[in-house]
Amino acid sequence: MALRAALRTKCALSGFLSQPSSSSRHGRVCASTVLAAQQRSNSTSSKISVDFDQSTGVAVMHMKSPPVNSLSLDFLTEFCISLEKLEMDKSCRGLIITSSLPKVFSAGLDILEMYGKSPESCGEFWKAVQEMWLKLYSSNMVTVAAINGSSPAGGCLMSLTCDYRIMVDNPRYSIGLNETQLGIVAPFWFKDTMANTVGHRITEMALALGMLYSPAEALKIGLVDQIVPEEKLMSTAEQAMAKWLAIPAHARQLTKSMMRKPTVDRMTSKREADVQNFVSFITKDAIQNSLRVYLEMLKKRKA
Ligand code: CO8
Repeated sequence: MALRAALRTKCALSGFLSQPSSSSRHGRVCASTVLAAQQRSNSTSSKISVDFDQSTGVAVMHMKSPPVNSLSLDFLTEFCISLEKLEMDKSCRGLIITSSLPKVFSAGLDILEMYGKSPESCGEFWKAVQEMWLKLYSSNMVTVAAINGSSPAGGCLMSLTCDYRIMVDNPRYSIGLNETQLGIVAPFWFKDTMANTVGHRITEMALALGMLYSPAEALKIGLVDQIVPEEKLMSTAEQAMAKWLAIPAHARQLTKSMMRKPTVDRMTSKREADVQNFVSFITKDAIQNSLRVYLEMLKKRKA
């Protein structure tokens, strides 16, 4: 409820995707300039910016929340607002998600939202995580993750909810559901999303060991669909998008729904219980201790 209220308030405040800028305000401009301007629009919030090209029907969402695009409650709220707006705009048929930060796509859930917080805060946070997944996993748009940096845990989940994943081929980057390394357990819908992508056995091993894969390894197990040099990432994402958009939309959307609905239904039917499970799990002393140790390890590694 709180997330929905926040979404409503933010929508009203931001006006969302701003209207196409009117070049004519600046004096005489040629018709093609006006047309080009009318065909593009962009919206910016503090953590997300969206460029929408109406001529192609494709929006590019840039995550820009330094230092690591961690999925905080604020981030998730802005993310969901942007998604909802694009989803409602019938001229938007495809979405490419990428990062504006060097080296990191998303560090996953913001650990500070789960550490030392009240059960109420943890509950609100978890609802926002559920909302992000639901919106993305069941989106009618074609969604492509252009993964230009590391993408652990919740960052991997976000990528997995997309229709297609392209990752920059840099062995320094990694992707995977590494929750067990933090002493926490990926919930059933994280597991289902991964198993739907790479199969049961690979998911079982990956989750149990908290595996983080290099781009080449991720390609090998099907966790990503393509790896490319950094400079080719966006052009490859656009090519993949064009291929998906060439399929009649109703047929593609019904197929997506057929493939994903059982997973979505399973999650929605257990949504409230999943929040309760998360809150009671994450607020346990032993789990809080694991998160503290992990946060210290992150800091030490930096030093
Ligand atoms: N949340 C909060 N802060 C983070 C996170 C995070 N996920 N990741 C990094 N940070 C912080 C670091 O502590 C550091 O803070 P400071 O500047 O204050 O010291 C800052 O961000 C920069 O981090 P790095 O110096 O490590 O940045 P690098 O560019 O060197 O590395 C990485 C980027 C690879 C992303 C690295 O930061 C990393 O590995 N981060 C941890 C990622 C991770 O393990 N995420 C798991 C989150 S849990 C999750 O998503 C699913 C939980 C499911 C819950 C289920 C429970 C039932």
